[in-house]
Amino acid sequence: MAAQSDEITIPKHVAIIMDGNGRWAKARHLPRVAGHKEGMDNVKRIAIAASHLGIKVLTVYAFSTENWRRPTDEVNYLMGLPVRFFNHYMPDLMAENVRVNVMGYLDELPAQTRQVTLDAMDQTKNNTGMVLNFAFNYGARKEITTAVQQIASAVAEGQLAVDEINEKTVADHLFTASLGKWQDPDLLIRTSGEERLSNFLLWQLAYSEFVFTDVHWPDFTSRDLEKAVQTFSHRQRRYGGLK
Ligand code: V07
Repeated sequence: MAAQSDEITIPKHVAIIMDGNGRWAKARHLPRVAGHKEGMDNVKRIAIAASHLGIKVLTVYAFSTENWRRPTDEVNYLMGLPVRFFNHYMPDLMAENVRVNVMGYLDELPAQTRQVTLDAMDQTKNNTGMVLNFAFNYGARKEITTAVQQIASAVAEGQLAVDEINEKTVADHLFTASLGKWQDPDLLIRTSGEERLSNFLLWQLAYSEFVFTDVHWPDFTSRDLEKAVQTFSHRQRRYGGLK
């Protein structure tokens, strides 16, 4: 039998549900926000590792539309993280040629938080490397509902016929439309043991591979990312063999 090739298939678009910051902190008798701070630092480490692996889009779920229900102090702390993130890491992102994108309902954010995300997108818009895509104040059902409203308006105004609506029409009205050929994640990773989607990218994950790990997000390393990519690659190869 021929030796198995050790080539691995790198997923073009990887999405991550970064769960377990609170549990990481609790295990160390630290406040929850200490976990969020460590989690924020890890976004940068994993983004650089993903870029080096040749991943084209890394989408990270930073804040969901449901997270507003958390205690006010925690929400306020979370709203400060984008400011800290870009203050600390913009030079590294520029050096790495990373383009920042933020998708979500940005008009509901505190003005300063919204402004730094817009500034980061603007400052990195000519970068040609990996897209670091933050899902921020994002919810998939709301995203799909908004798309339906926009499409219905186009029909009502006579710009679109009902029988012209197809899957591409829907995809074109989602936040991920701007990602072009890499709209749909090839691989979804969720850390910290839960195995649910939690209203993340419901449409875009229709054909993605899911990899779950018990590691809490602040402890998730570039080695864990490589392991997830390897799992993805092995599944791809098996699937490929059946075709
Ligand atoms: C947040 C750290 C990562 C784990 C998940 C919860 C806590 C980075 C950002 C961020 C968001 C937008 C942006 C730049 C950075 C962030 C929140 C929480 C709300 F443009 N990490 N991080 N935002 N955590």
